Amino acid sequence: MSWPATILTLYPEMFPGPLGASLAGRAMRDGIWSLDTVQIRDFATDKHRSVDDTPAGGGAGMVMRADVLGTAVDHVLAKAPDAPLLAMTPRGQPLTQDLVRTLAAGPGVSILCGRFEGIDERLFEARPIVPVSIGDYVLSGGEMAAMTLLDACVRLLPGVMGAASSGEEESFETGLLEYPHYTRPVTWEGRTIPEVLRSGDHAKIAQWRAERARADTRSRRPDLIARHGDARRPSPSGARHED
Ligand code: 6GU
Repeated sequence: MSWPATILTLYPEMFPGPLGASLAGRAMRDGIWSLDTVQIRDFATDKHRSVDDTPAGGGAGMVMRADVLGTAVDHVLAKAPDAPLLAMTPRGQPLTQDLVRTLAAGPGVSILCGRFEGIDERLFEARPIVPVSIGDYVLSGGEMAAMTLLDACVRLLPGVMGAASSGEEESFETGLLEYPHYTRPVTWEGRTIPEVLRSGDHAKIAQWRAERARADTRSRRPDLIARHGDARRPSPSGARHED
C-alpha cells in the first residue's frame, strides 16, 4: 500500500471508474497505489439515513449535514491519520500542478466528495479539511473532480510513467503551456512538420520550442504569462517557476 487514496462519497459505485483503466489501472494492479471508498450514508443516524437538509436562510437545494460528515470524516482520519484530507468543492483553492506534485510526494490522500448545493461550513472549521476546486465551472458532485485529482497524482508516482512524467518540459512545469508536438507522416493533407524539427539541430529545436511555448501561452493563457512574470526566455532546461 504505497500510496493509499480514501474517497468519502455518496456514490462509491462511481469508483474506480476510469481510474481502473489505462495507466492508473495498471499502477493499481501493480500495487503502486490503492483506492478505498467510504459510504457517507453509513454514518447517518436517523431511520431515513438522511445526509442532507434544507439550507439555513432559505434558497435552492440541500446542504450536506455537518454532524453526519463529521462522524464520517473522523472515521477516515482514524483509518488514514497521515494523509491530508481534501474536500472537492467549487469553493476550494484551485488544483494546480504544484499541489498535485506535493500530494503525490506525500503519504496518500483522503477526499470528501461534495454533493447537493454544498457542505455545512462548520465542518471546515471543526476538522482539518482543505477545500479544492478543479476549475471555474460547476459539476454535479465532487466525484469526477476527485478522479481528476487522483489521475494527476498517480501518473507522478514512482514507477507509473518513467521518464515522461518527470518531463521538465511538460505543460505547467515551466509555468507555461508545453510546445506543440508532431509525428509522421511528414506531410498530412498538405501540411508539413515544421522544418526546424527535422533539422537535427538540437539547440535550434530547443529555441523554437521555447518560443512556441511562450507564444501559445500568451495567446491561450495570458493569466499564466502574468504569473510567470513575462520572463524573456522560459528555460528550455526546465528550471521551475517559483511563486
Ligand atoms: Cl471540486 N466539485 C464540484 N462539485 N464542482 C466543481 C469542482 C469540484 N471543481 C470545479 N467544479
